[in-house]
Amino acid sequence: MSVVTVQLGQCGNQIGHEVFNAICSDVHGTHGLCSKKENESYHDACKERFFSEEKAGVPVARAVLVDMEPKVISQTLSIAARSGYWKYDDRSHFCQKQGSGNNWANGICHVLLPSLLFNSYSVHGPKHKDVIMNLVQKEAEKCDRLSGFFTIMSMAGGTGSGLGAFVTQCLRDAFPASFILNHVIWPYGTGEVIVQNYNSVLTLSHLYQSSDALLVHENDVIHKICAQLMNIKQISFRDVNQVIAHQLGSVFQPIYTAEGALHYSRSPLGDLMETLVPHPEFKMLGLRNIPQMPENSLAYSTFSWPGLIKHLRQMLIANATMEEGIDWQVRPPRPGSSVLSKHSTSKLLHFNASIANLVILRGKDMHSADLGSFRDPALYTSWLTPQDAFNLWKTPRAFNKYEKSASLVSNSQFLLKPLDNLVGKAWNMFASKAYIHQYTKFGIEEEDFLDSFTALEQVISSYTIL
Ligand SMILES: Nc1nc2c(ncn2[C@@H]2O[C@H](COP(=O)(O)OP(=O)(O)OP(=O)(O)O)[C@@H](O)[C@H]2O)c(=O)[nH]1
Ligand SMILES: [Mg+2]
Repeated sequence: MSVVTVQLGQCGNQIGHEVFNAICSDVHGTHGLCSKKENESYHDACKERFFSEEKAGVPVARAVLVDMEPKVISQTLSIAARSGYWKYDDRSHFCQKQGSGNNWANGICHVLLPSLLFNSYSVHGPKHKDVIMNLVQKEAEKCDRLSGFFTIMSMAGGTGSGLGAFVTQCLRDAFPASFILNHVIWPYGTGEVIVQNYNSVLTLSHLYQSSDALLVHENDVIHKICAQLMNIKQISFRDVNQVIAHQLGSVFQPIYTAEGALHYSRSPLGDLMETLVPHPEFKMLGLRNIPQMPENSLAYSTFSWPGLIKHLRQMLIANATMEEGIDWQVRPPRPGSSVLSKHSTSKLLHFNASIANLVILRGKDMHSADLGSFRDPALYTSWLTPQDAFNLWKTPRAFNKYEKSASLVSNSQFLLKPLDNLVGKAWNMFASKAYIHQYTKFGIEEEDFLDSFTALEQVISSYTIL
């Protein structure tokens, strides 16, 4: 089955481009250290997922590019075409002359129909909506079997976040049977956009209604990985995006979802939702991947599956984002301990409880890996058994030059603290009515803000009592 990627705003377009690059260089750059037959079926499955027909021998990404200003899109199109390995469809993009000025309300107003999402008046009328949805429809029609949509956006800007929330709602209406996974970039804590917390609160609360799941990457976390693991001195968005793309590729490249399966997973998004989202109140997904290091160090490094799995598990329970500096003291609560005693010591307080976890292993001898430690009931909420809450997917095909690579996608409390901080900061600004007029002038009322706060408070409280 195929996935249509929708890239929104500067951030979404720049990351989307790196994702297709990573996928392509994984497929073309290495033979994957596996049998020729294995490699061929991996190649075919990847192609069906992410690329449509070839034009002049070059695969064309199943993607729609949307921004309100032309610069990033035209750069993205031309860099991809110059790679010679893959390209975008020249007609599959939409842009206007001017960005949304980091204003969510402006982003959404570019296409908003009266009373479609809010009772707002559109400055630009519905015509943009039809054009964007026509592009999406065309991409969807190119798929023999459509698994769903993967949207990529930042939540702090204007276009990606405001328009992205709106487009997600339109996708939900137009394709009720398809899956929608939103990839969302969490802004730097010391962000460059003054109203980023407002934009983020509005984005998250709206996506929570229409998306099947939100896969979140925090810019601060990836920045740290670039500095400490990749040894990059002057870190650019490109470096950050390459790390993100590597992590996403490690999840979305073809994989066997069952022991002894004869073919690669047919429904990439469906399998992910079934595994990780057992309840619609819990849709926040985080992603960790090990090992990560500069390419020139790879040749000198060896890894064992027990070592990788031990680290990955501790990263999960201590909510660490890198192997470096994991707190090994954090332990899951002992069976039978009450909620009160669970939280009675400070170390347990930091324990990150999960709804569901998915481990993905790629590479040599992955059959020998023992994942028993992830099946410990103490890691999970009491209303699911580890049998339901934990899944393991694997393939002997190595990923992106890493002989062994382990990823963890987890639906857990990992985002509680950042979310609580973000909502708190936005609320403080809202209480003093700062910048609210920038939103009301585009028809987003105080009432809409209050609804968004309430929705996110609910998410926080659900995850807190896991
Ligand atoms: N990781 C990553 N973050 C980015 C990138 N570009 C922008 N951001 C982040 O995205 C947020 C700003 O959103 P943009 O995507 O630039 O905004 P936009 O969607 O184009 O919206 P407008 O320009 O306001 O129309 C900030 O939090 C930036 O840190 C990128 O290439 N990679
Ligand atoms: Mg922009």
